[in-house]
Formats: sequence, structure tokens, C-alpha cells
Amino acid sequence: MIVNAEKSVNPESDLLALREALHQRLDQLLPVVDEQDRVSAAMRAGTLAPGRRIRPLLLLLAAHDLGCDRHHPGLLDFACAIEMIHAASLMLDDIPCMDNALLRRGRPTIHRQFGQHVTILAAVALLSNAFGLVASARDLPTGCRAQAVAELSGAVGLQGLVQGQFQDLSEGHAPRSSEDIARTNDLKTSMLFDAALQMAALAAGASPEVRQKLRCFAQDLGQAFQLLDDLADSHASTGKDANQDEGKSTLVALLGAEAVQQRLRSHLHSADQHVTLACRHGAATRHFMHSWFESQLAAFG
Ligand code: GRG
Repeated sequence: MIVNAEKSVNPESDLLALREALHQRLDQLLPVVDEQDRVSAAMRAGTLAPGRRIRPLLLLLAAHDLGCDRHHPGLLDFACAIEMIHAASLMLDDIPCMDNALLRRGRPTIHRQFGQHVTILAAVALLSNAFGLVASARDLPTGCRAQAVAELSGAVGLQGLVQGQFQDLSEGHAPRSSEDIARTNDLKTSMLFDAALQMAALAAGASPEVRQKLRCFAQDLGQAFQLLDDLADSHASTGKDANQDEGKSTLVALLGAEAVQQRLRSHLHSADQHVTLACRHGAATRHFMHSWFESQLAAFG
């Protein structure tokens, strides 16, 4: 376990510092070696574009709440790997045979900048880089790194993001029950949150009981996150195409915005209880989660 030396955290300035550390490390991990190399340029453009960095921040803050030094270099590597996988998933999600999106993170989607074949290759290379980075994360025990690779592989593969995306694409435009929608959201969104939290727990040497509570936390958080994403769909200021969900069977379409907001708050409440039990009160993680959702709900709710 990597021990935390400092105790006090100023949430806002600390978040800024963590975001900056993430950006710098990602920049270092994805260098411009050859100006002509379109694939590496697409990898950089997809990853370094101004995303909100929710997943890697969650990893670092949960690790802090579990007693780790949140600036530990190995944790930063884990967090960057999570962001690379997330960026790869967004790049693939946006291509014409999937969501056919024009805008992402306030910029033209990667296939519009670099073409489809470059985007697909860049996403595959990002995935490969991410697994390599976890396997070689700095100053972490071999067993911890190996288990982190296994967590991540489970979250991305056929029982994770890939399956969620497949279900969304093949069933998303047909009528679905709220349970089916929630199951797909779990695969698409909660699984990567869970991998991030499990990697924090592995670095912290957390017990199986703590890891189980974190799984429950991730499930609620992912559901809340996806509901917010659905509520934000009709707004123009998200940096993504508005009304991308038109004709899709989302929970907003099925239950209406008000019921979805209630459902979202109930998931947040449950998430709060799980993380409080898992992470010795989970102060940093809870503060981040609540302030982030409150600001988003004020804008889109
Ligand atoms: C092999 C990695 C990989 C994926 C293959 C394409 C795919 C399968 C999965 C896509 C899953 C997907 C797009 C889930 C949506 C999750 C979601 C709500 C994304 C938006 O996340 P934000 O709001 O985005 O955190 P930023 O841009 O802020 O990072």
C-alpha cells in the first residue's frame, strides 16, 4: 500500500493540480515523435482534448480516501490509462457506423479531423498503450499491476464496454424496458468507473469487503452519470452533438425528465452511502461527486 503523507485537501485547488498533473503525464505519454504520423496525432487529439477527466480523478480521489498519496506516480499512470481507454471508446463511439457524431469535447470528432481508418487504428493503439502502461506503472508491486490489468480487461471486453456498446447499437432504437436500459448503461458506463475504483483499491491494498462496496458505488455512480448524460442530450452547450438520442429508447424517453431526475438523485444517495462505508468516510470522493453533479444538474437538470 502506498501511504499518504499529507492529510488536508483543499478540494478546488487540489482538483486543479490533479487535472494539470494528468494533462502533463498524458502529454508525456503521447509524444509528438514525427509530425507526419497521423495515427499518433489522432491519439493525442482524442486524449488531450479538454474532457472532464471524471474517471481518472475518481481513481485518484478514491485512492486518497483509502489512504494513498494521490500524487503517487503509479497511481497517475493508472489514471492516465483509464483516460486513454475512455478516449479510445469515445473515438470509436463517434465514427459513422456507430453514433456518427460531428462534435466531441467542443471540437470536430476525430474521424472528421483524421478520417475513419486513422481513428480506428488510433483507438486500438490507445488501448494497447493503456494496458502496457498499467502493466508497467511506476513504483507499484507486480501483483497489483497484474490484477489491475485483469480488472481493466474485464471492464473493456465482451462482458463490459464492448457488450454495452453492442447492446446500445443493436437494441437502442427498439422499445426496451427500464431494466434493459439500466443493464446496458451499467455495461457502457459503470464498468469503467468500477475498473478505475478497483485500481485505486488495488494500489491501496484494500480488503475484498472494501472492493465490493466500491463495486456498488461504481454501479450507482455510473447509472447516475448516464442519466445525466441523457438529460443533457437536448442541450447545445455540452461540446457534443445535441439531440443525438432522438428516436432512442432512453430512460428520459420512457419515464420523462422529472422521473429521471428523481432516479438520478436516488442513485447518488445510494452511491454516497456505499463510498462512505468503503473509503473511511470518502470525504474527497464524496465532495467531488456531489459538487460535480450539482453543477451539472443546475445546467441540464
Ligand atoms: C474498445 C475502449 C473500447 C470500446 C469499444 C465504442 C465502445 C466499445 C464503447 C463506447 C461506450 C460509450 C461511448 C459509453 C458512453 C459513456 C459516456 C457517458 C461518455 C461521456 O463521458 P464524459 O461525459 O466525456 O465523461 P468527457 O468528454 O468529458 O470525457
